[in-house]
Amino acid sequence: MSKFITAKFITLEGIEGVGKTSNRDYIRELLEASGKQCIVTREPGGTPLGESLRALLLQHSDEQMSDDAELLMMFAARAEHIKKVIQPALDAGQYVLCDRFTEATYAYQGGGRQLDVSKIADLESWVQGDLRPDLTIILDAPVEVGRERAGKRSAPDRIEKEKNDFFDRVRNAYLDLAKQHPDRICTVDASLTLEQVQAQIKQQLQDREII
Ligand code: Z5A
Repeated sequence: MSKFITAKFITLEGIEGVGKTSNRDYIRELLEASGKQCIVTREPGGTPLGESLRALLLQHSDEQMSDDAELLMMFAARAEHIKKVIQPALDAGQYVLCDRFTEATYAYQGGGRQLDVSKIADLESWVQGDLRPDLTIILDAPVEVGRERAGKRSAPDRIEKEKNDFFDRVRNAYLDLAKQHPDRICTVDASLTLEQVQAQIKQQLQDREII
């Protein structure tokens, strides 16, 4: 019974190129080495419907998507993801490690698009009920650093083609969230080497007695 109570929901956040994908497997390995069963998933995505919505959200199109449609599609994908993947895994005692979640909505649609944050809070309550990540790790680095790393890897998608001031607002929104919720959101300096970033992540997991 106790394992059902202790399964934790951990999310990774940050602007593009800061190393979320690079650090996902590292965290999974730490969790598994400490005896936890863990699933790894992502947003938008994580279910067949969510992945279809992800493709629509990220693909370039001649028709400009409205900011409200973008927000609602993020939460439509999230509703499906919580119902079909996240909550069942937590109920079965599995840790859930998710590449982005609602903090990304506050950062991108709230900070970047400058949508009314109360709309996001209303959707968060409706779609998630009381579900919040137990720990959110924000990988923080200057926009230029993240963009340079991401640029070496692939061509920009619909959201990545926004200008630097958009991503400055996204980064600042993430940093504000960490200030507002220090109990469940931490930042690590992602401008350092991968080894140094991983050492900070490990320390955070140890400090919070997750591993
Ligand atoms: N979005 C949204 O708007 N609202 C929402 O609610 C949600 C999402 C959930 C998809 O996200 C988009 O959806 C995203 C936000 C939006 N758009 N943007 N921008 P995504 O997570 O799939 O896409 P992404 O953020 O663009 O991920 P990314 O570019 O793949 O970045 P990453 O995973 O953080 O980085 P990485 O792939 O691990 O690393 C990038 C490169 O840097 C790679 O070559 C690494 O080897 C290298 N790297 C990583 N760490 C280091 C260090 N420490 N030193 C040197 N080099 C490094």
